[in-house]
Amino acid sequence: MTAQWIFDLQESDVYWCTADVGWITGHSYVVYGPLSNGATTVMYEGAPRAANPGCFWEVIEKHKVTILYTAPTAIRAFIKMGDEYPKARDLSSLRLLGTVGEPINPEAWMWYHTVIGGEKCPIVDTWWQTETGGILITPLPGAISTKPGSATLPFPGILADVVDLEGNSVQVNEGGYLAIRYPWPGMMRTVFGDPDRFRKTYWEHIPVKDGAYTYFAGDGARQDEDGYFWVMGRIDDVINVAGHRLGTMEVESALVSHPAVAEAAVVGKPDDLKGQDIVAFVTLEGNHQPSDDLATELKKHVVNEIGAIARPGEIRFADALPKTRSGKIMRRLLRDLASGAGISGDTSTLEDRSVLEKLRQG
Ligand code: 7RM
Repeated sequence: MTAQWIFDLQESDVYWCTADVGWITGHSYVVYGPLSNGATTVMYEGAPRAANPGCFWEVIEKHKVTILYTAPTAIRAFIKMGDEYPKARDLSSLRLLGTVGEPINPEAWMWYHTVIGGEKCPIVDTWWQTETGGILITPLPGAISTKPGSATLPFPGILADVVDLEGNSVQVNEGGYLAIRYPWPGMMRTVFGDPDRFRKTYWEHIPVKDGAYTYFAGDGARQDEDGYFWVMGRIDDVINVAGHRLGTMEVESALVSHPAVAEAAVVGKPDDLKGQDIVAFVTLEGNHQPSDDLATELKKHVVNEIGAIARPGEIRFADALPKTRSGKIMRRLLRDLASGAGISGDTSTLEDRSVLEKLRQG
């Protein structure tokens, strides 16, 4: 039902979700969603890499794809590759665009909207998790007005909320923990072989009230005056500078709004004075080179966009950032690097190990 309603699947549509099938997005929206709806669907094996920068746009032109569902990380990679590739193809068959996997930064949203969507396609920004099985917070195209960067409102039947650690709803525009108040179809029922971990991780962060459990998603979020949800990133990634809590998303999106920056990942590093200092790992657009001047300029840019508190203490230029196969930046590895500690933790979900090696060598 989420596939049918959110992608407005019609007989005439050619639907394409570009996710890796090993990611939950592949499971739910390459396989089960479109197939159980009898949709005409594209499955593509391959990835948009520098060696084949136009492959997505070729597929869309060739098969007259009408609905495209992809991730902000892919969109930022396309921006870096250059507009000439999508512009060389006829993308006029597209009528609806979707994103998933992380909050979409305004730069990526605008590019997706204009260069890919030809300014005529609604964008559905869909929030969900492996644990939720399917999309929970999302616009319904044509019914819910969108705001770039917001996944908008819960899918019908979903009771989402932003709460404090006592389980109380926070005020309008106040940050808190993203929570789901009521069960939904498709939700996880345990952690395989470890029911205790299931209980602790998801059900005991927010206290049980009158016998009612609340699901803790692990994301930070706020709800604006229209009730729209703005996801700010994983709670574990939040940076605390002199008592100010900063979501990774806001600082990264400020960096990416600079014309030289293709992608950014920010992490906290222990600091005697401020508790944490911000270290920003930055990849550049094809036509820019790293320099001390550029680093200074980027720090200034963040101050102008957000304020002095968000000023990165350090900018590290990199060729690439460590990511999972689904394109999620592994900030925990960058945290280890930034603090000068060796990489602890598990690296088995890293897509490309050489990226880490290069970062290590500085
Ligand atoms: C579908 C998927 C889940 C985490 C989740 C969020 C982040 C996903 C959005 C998003 C902001 C979105 N499953 N996330 N979608 N954040 N806006 N539209 O990604 O299990 O691999 O990851 O991804 O932090 O908790 S996942």
